[in-house]
Amino acid sequence: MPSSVAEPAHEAIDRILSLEIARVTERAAISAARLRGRGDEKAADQAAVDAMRRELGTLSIAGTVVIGEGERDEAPMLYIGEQLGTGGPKVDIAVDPLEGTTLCAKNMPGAIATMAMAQGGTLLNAPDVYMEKIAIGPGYPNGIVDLDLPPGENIVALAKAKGVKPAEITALVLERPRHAEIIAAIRKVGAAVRLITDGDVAGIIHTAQPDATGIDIYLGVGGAPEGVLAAAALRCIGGQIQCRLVLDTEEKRARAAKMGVTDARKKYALEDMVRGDCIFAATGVTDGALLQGVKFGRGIIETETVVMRSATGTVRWIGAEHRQRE
Ligand code: VTB
Repeated sequence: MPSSVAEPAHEAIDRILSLEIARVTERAAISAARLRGRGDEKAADQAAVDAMRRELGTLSIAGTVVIGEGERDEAPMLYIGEQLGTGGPKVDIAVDPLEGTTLCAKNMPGAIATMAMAQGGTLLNAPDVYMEKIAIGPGYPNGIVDLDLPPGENIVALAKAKGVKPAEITALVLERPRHAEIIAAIRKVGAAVRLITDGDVAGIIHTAQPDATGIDIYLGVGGAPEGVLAAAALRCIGGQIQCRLVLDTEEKRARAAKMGVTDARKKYALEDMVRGDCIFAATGVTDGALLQGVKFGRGIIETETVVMRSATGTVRWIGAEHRQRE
């Protein structure tokens, strides 16, 4: 290809990385899956973290963890700010090595290993605090729902835009006491609530395919790291998300300020959380609606991974057989 029409370097890089990223989440998922159903959330999470960090260390990138296992003083590995890779293009890395540690420990559906990568300086650096979130799939006018409107109004607006009655809308919500009011408000306008015990990254991704998943909207308060990862996925497959960090103490505001958050009440749109192209990957740990879990066979381990790339909107479902040679 003559150099005048060569694709820009960052595009070539993310094309190549979109296979590498699958290897990273596959490894994390396999390691966590060995500890499925053992009732030990910490051990399963640690196994996923170790594997993910090891694999990330082999990539030809100059990576910085911007969404990780915690801040430097509390997380020895994959802490926010940790540099990873053997050198190369500057990339931001967002990881949740085991999203749904409880699901994995209890061997319940929906645990995944997930991460996203983007050009350096383009992902929101967020502390591990709560985040208010609202998300819908693609195909709606921008701003049709809004984090600052009451849940009932959002449901009615969404139903109108979809051309259905509110009764035909289903909202996904994490089952938590803090969501009692949101749940009541959704039901009050006649819509259905689907409750999940954990796993709002997959939950938000489900809003992008309402016909297949039956989920039209995600509402509620979950983890900030999961919010940024979900935003990366929606950047690839379309949809809208708005979030706000819950910085309800001086200590949390100080932690966020250290990461560059100057406005503690800022409402983040998708483009504020993921400010350029990104790639996103997730591998199933336990079977779930999004992905099959890891299967351990005789000498072969099977994984299912989804890789998304925002530059093209391509979504790849990668079924892999890992042969055990040792
Ligand atoms: C969510 C969900 C995660 O934590 O972010 C949630 O996506 C945060 O809320 O899977 P809680 O502190 O109430 O659990 C998880 O459930 C677990 O990391």
